[in-house]
Amino acid sequence: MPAYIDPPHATGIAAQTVARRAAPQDLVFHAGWFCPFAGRVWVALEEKRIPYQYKEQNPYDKDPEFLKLNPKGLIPAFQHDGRGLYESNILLEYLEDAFPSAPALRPRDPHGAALARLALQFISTTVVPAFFRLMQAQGQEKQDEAKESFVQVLKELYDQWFDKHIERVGPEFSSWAERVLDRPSVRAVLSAPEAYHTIYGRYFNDTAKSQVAQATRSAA
Ligand SMILES: N[C@@H](CCC(=O)N[C@@H](CS)C(=O)NCC(=O)O)C(=O)O
Repeated sequence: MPAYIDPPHATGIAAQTVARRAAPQDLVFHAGWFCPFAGRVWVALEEKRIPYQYKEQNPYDKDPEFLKLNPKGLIPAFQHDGRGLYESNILLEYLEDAFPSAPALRPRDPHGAALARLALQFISTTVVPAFFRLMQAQGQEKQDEAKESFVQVLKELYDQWFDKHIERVGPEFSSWAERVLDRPSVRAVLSAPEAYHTIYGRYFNDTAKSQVAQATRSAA
């Protein structure tokens, strides 16, 4: 088994970020280098330049101390001033509310904030499940179906949100995605590409044991 899986640890540029974020802070970020849900919170922490301590958790070998912070045993989770919080979307909202002087990622006006929440809800309930279905689809027919439905979902995301509500996206989704990947906050949390191949290979051959993989499998 590759060294970055057992025990899990970041590689590439993310390993440097983890090393820079090792000192104790009031806000402890319990995360996993490979986790997309942790990733969105990690990017927000870096964008907002909030001091935090990074702690790698193995959510597949649940530490009883970690379960006190998040009884579901899922990463990401925060421990802030000793208190636990979890669920990535909630953590993102918490950062906006608990650190009002940090650069805002959520619009400050109530209507803009509500639209941001609607977009996030669409991503969580529709885009992310379609992405996992595509990763786990087995056989050509199921893969073609899952690909088509993922493309539809991305079109819906683009038409509903990016054209109307999210500025500076530009005419092409892919050029926007490239600009996102080029942001220092995003690069800071990325591990070496081969590490993801190992982890996501388990989704591609549908052997992943995570709660999200099982939920995707049983809904298929
Ligand atoms: N809805 C959760 C999902 C978090 C999640 O599924 N995390 C995965 C790692 S990417 C996990 O901890 N899996 C452990 C398990 O499935 O037992 C969130 O947005 O925070």
